[in-house]
Amino acid sequence: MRRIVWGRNTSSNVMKVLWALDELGLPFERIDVGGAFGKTDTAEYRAMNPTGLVPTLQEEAFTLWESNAICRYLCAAHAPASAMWPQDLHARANVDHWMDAQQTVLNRPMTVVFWGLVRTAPDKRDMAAIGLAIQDTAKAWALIEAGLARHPYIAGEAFTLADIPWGVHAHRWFNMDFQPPAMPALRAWYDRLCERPAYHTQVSSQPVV
Ligand SMILES: N[C@@H](CCC(=O)N[C@@H](CS)C(=O)NCC(=O)O)C(=O)O
Repeated sequence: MRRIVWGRNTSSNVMKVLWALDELGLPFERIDVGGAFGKTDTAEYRAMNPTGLVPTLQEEAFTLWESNAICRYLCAAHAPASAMWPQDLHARANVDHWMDAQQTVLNRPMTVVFWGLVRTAPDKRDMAAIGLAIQDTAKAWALIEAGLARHPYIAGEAFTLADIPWGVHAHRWFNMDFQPPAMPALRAWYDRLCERPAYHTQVSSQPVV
């Protein structure tokens, strides 16, 4: 089966899918679209993904967009017994709500920080807005800091899909031009992720750009 990930690998949402594929040992090709590569406005791309965003997963005639949904699909379709998305419904719901919380709680302030400090020229930066967003982002990280002080991964003792959406942003959080507030459990979790070959390949060896 031919499996294609459409999307530039500088996108946090694309990285989630690449990391999940690598953790699961699933082969794939990747095609650069989005950002400076463009090509997301074409009728062909919009037929696969009407949002015009990246990533899109294509497996033969099947296409899927929304990064977290793609990660869940990959486990369900290709690794149903994997502990990454547990079968027990309570354990699975615990993973799912952390995945959703990255999109709904972390993403907005984190985007302000990342775009402000990385994708905006120094003389154009709104440092007041970035400072407030750093405070809001830290509050989001504090949500997982509390759990990570008690167990090694976001959803508990095992690495799961819950770690993936937050993990791609942790690499950015710890590698931008500011001093993040001390959160020792968060930092230890990030260091733990860095020991995973799939995280190293798809996320932590990548420049923060
Ligand atoms: N909720 C979507 C968001 C997708 C999204 O916002 N992708 C960004 C990159 S991280 C994008 O496509 N930006 C425009 C572009 O790259 O052309 C998901 O998780 O897949």
